[in-house]
Amino acid sequence: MGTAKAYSVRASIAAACLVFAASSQAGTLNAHVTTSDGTPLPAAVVTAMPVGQGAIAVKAGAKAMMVQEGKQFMPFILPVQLGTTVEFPNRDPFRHQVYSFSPAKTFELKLYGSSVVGTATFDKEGVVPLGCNIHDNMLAYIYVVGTPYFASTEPNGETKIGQLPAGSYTVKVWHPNEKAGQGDAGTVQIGANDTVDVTVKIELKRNRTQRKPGAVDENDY
Ligand SMILES: [Cu+2]
Repeated sequence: MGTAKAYSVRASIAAACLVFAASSQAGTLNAHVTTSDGTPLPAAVVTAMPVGQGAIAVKAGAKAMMVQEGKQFMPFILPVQLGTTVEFPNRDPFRHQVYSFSPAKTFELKLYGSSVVGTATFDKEGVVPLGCNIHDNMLAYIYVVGTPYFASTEPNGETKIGQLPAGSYTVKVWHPNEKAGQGDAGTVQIGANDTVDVTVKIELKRNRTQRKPGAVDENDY
């Protein structure tokens, strides 16, 4: 199915060596994500969902940030937990108008300059591609997840989710350029003080990214 799995549990060794670690009864998931040819895949979002639980929203007031600077969104991929309010500060000396047509969140901020910070709250799980009405080259993704346990891969394709209460978790990986049906890493058991390694291969269907300013003719407002 294009997805490889490799789990290994180093718990017994860790438990034998770390007598004082008993105070932190939490496990760690180490994820390693590559493309189908083995190339490390950065900025992929790894989520661990406790089995048997519904979506977990964040406590009210949680915030994240998607910056516009130099006619670019930063970061390109922003994972947030369900219920998070994202601020969209404009650090350019001209205006932006951020929007999305996605089912997970259809919205459009008013045309705004640097003195105003637009905000939007994300209360539905899913992928929210962002654009700007003024600058067609601008592109970013907000990925809304129903779990507090998530992390993005580093340039080496690796990331770590710590502080996992003992239990079983459905592990998934998401990247905007993946082919449909990718990213299911199955269910892993994580005991207190376990470290579990998961390796996931993702087949990409395209290499779409944010284009540089000037890639498209436009006027500033
Ligand atoms: Cu813009």
